[in-house]
Amino acid sequence: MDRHYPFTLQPLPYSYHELSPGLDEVTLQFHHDKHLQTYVDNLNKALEPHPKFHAWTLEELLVKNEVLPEEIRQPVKNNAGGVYNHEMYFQCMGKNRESQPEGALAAAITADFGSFDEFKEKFKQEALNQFGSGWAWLIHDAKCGLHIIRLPNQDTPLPYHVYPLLLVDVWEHAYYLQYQNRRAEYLDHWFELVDWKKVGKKYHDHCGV
Ligand code: MN3
Repeated sequence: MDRHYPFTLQPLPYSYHELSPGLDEVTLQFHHDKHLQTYVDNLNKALEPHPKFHAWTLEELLVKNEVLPEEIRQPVKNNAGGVYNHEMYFQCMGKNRESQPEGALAAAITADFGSFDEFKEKFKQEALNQFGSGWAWLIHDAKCGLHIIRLPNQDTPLPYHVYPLLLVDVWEHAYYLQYQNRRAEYLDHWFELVDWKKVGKKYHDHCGV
């Protein structure tokens, strides 16, 4: 992850129809090709007049955001967050869907939430309780304990020095074309698209278990 300015649109790790029927082709294509592209373009636009920051990675732009000149601080936070969040969101879904957490991650989920089903229910509630636009996240702390949080807009948990494992987009643009206002139904279908092998690998890589 040492990409830096000018940022480019990362292709999806699957084709547009492969998440159907959970996420249909039109919803996925608009989300990736239009919404994510706009965050990429606006991030580059904000950074363009500031060559001093052209070598900064997405993570640096988010974690050290307060170092940036005031006039680009908010646009960089919004748009670097938009790129970071969407790339992880698209990466966390995929071909190994309908999988379940295994190994260390499964054990941590059981330890911290009681069971996988209780985890899913809590995660869904957080996502439903996000008023307006934002994201629900599964993160781990420095001691590898798991937590579910929600954040508004395109905010990321990176400045709090926690490690994101999984996230779901509850901006209406993520689901409105297919599900209209039915956020709960979108969340139920999204759960079936999660690639738990990828999520589990991140936990394993960070926590060394
Ligand atoms: Mn989105």
